[in-house]
Amino acid sequence: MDGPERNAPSSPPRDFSPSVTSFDARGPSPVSENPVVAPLVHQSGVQNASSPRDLAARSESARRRPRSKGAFSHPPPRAMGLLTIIKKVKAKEKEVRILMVGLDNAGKTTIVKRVNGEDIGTISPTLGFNIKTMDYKGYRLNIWDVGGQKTLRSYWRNYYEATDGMVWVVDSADVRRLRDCKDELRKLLGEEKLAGASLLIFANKQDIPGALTKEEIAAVLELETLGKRHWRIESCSAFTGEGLLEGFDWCVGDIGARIYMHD
Ligand code: G3D
Repeated sequence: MDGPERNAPSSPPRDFSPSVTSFDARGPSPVSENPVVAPLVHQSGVQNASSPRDLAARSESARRRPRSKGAFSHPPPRAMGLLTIIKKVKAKEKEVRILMVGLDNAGKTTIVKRVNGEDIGTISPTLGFNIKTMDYKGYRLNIWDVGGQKTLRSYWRNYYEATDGMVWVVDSADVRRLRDCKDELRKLLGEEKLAGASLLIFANKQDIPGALTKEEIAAVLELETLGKRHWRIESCSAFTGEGLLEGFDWCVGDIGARIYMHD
């Protein structure tokens, strides 16, 4: 697909500080089995947060402590829940985990490369997943770009854990597969682990004549029925760069407001 925009400069849009770390870990192996992935998961703080041994020791010492008379006359100080602990650890690191998903050929890898300032002239299909880490407006984004081929979709669930935001990329010129696109999106939104994640939909490839508008895509995907989910649809082109920052701005802002503002 060689259009004139193909030669558009691939410098990163403003506000992105390119690739602090970049992993290319191809092959559909589950997250927990991949040694390259493990440090990133630890960085997000989730695995350090629960420390079951600490919690057990604390509850044991509380059990042994003699209770003074009237110990129950005042409510005990509110225990710090796991969610609060996770939020605090995340707040320190300001890490945000974003999952790029969508059908194959939608433009996921091109979008990630484009915002990271990489050459978009050489894109090969994502057979497993790529992780890019970049700094954006005070946040460290860990972007997981997962292969969208039919045979790989069953592996998506290996990447849901601790996801803060999903970016669902649609090829706006691929009208034939919109139904498939809608079905896969619905399946994804039914996943419990993704229940709280913000959803950004990129109506990509707007540079192609005849591409559907974001309103038309929103109607096909029935986005109005999403209820409480935080979502937004943005028209964009990975070739021209149009719409990409607006989309990421919303996504990171929405995640930040949910995770970091309510401590
Ligand atoms: P994927 O990661 O979702 O599978 P890719 O998709 O990023 O690999 O992109 C698939 C094809 O779409 C690539 O073309 C890529 O250049 C093209 N593409 C991605 N974004 C755009 C866009 O905004 N406009 C246009 N016109 N094309 C886009 P090839 O030819 O390499 O298969």
